[in-house]
Amino acid sequence: AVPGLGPKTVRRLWTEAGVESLEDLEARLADGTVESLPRLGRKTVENLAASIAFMKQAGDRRRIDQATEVAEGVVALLRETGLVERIECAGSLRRGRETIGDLDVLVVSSDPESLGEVFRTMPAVTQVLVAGDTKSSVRVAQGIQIDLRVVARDAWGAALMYFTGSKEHNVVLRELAIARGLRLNEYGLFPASEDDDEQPPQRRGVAPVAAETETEIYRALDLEWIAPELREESCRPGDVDSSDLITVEDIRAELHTHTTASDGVLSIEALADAAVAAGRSILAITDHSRSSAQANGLSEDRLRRHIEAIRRVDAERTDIRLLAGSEVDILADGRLDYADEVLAELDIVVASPHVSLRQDPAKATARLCRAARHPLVSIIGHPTGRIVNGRAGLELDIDALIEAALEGGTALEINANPLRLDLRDRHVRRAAAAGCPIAINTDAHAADQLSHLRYGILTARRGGLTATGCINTWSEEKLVEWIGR
Ligand code: DGT
Ligand code: CA
Ligand code: CA
Ligand code: ZN
Repeated sequence: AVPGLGPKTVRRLWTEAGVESLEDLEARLADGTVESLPRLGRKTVENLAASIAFMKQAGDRRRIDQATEVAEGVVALLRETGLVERIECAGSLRRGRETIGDLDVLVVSSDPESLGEVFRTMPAVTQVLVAGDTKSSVRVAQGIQIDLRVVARDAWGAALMYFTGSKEHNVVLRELAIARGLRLNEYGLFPASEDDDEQPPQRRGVAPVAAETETEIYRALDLEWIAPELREESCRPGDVDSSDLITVEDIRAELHTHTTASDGVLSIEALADAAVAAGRSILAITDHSRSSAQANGLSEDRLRRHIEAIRRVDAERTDIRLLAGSEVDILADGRLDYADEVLAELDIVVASPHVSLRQDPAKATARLCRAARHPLVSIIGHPTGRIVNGRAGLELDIDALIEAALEGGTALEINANPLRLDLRDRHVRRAAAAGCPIAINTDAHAADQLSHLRYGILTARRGGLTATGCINTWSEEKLVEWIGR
C-alpha cells in the first residue's frame, strides 16, 4: 500500500533487510539499512519516506467513491424497512469532498427504536459505538464510522443544514442569524431571547421562524439556498449563484477514454455503446502515446491505424460522434511524445503528465505551461498527477498554468476518476474565476468508469463552475470549432 513501492523492491526489502511491516520499513529507512542496499540508495529512501509521510497525513479519511458506496448501501437497506419517511446523507459526503471522515445519515422515522435496531445489526457492522434514542453510531467492515440521527419531521431542514456543515459555514450562518435578532441551531431558526441561556428555545416551546426546509431558513437570513458543495470555509455565501452550477445532465461529451489499443478493456465499438448508454453524444478516444510503455502506448504506425479504425466506426454510427484523439505524454521537459506532424492528424489532443511527478515546482510549472501553450493541444489531462490518499503529485503554480492555458486556448481537465480528482476543487475555483475553459472527463478504461462523472461534477461545483465554463457541455459544432482553433 505504500505508493511507489513495487513488488521487486518489496521482495528485496524483505529478503535483504528483513522488512515485514510498515514499522520495520520506517526503522530500516531511518537506520540507513535501505540506503546501503545495492541499487536502492538515497533517492529511494527519500521517495519511500515521502510516501509514508503522505500515507500518515491522509490518515483515516476514505475516498469519496468508497464512502459513497457504503452510504448508498446503508440508505437502501434502511429504506427497505419501510420505517423511513425521509433519509439523507449529510456531512462532507453531501458537500462532495474528495475524502470523507465519517458518514452522517439523517432520518425521519415513525419508529426510531426499531430503525436504530436495524441499523446497529446491519451485516456490515463490526462495532456499535453509540446506541441511543435519537443517535446510533457504528463502524462497518470497510473501516468507516456511520452516525445515524433521527430528527423531527418539522425540523428536517434545520437538522440537514446543521449536519451538512461545514462547521465554518454553520458559524457564518449563526452570525447572520444573530445580526437579525435570531438564533440558529439544529432544531430551527428562532427569535433570540434572554431566556435562551436558561434553556434552548425548542425546549421552551418557542415556535421557530423557519425549520422545515433549508430554503426557508436561508430565505429568513436573506440568502438564496446554497448548494452543499459551496458550504465551505473558502466560499462566502452569495459569491456564486447555486442554481448556475454545472450538473451531470449538462454533460454531452466525454473527451478522455482508453480502449484495448492501449490499456482499456473495451473495443472502440463497445466504448461507443457504453458512452451512448451513459447519455453522451460525443466521444473522444484518447489512447496512450508511445512513451507509456507500461500502458501499451501506441507507436506512430499503430496510432495511424487506430485513427483510421476510429474514423471507420464513426462513419458507421449515427448515435454518437467519435473523435480520433490521443492522450499524449508530456515529457519531463514539456515536449510532447509525438512529433507535431503526427499530432496534426488527430481530431483532439489531450496532453498529460505521467512520469517525473516529483519534479520541483518551478520545473513542473514550466513543463505544464509549455504543453498548455502548444497550439495542437486542446486539453491538459490530470494536470498535477496526484492520487487521492496516494501521491501528492506536481506542485504547480496553478495561476501560471491558468494563464498559459488561456494563451494557448487550452482547457484544463478535472479528471473525474475518484482516485485523481485532478484539478482539485480549489484549482477549479481559480481557473473558473479566470475564465479558463474546463474539461470534465472520466478517463474511462472500462464501461462502469463512465459513471465516475458524478465525482468530477461535484469537484466542479465545489469550484463554482457553470455549464458554459465546461467544454463538455458545448454543442458538437461549438466544441469542434473550438478544438480546431
Ligand atoms: P468529515 O466527517 O471529517 O469528513 O467532515 P464533516 O463535515 O462531515 O464533519 P463531522 O462529521 O464532524 O460533522 C458533520 C457536520 O455536523 C459538520 O459539517 C457540521 C456539524 N457539526 C459537527 N460538530 C459541530 C460543531 O462542533 N460545531 C458546529 N457548528 N457544527 C458541527
Ligand atoms: Ca462526517
Ligand atoms: Ca459525524
Ligand atoms: Zn491519463
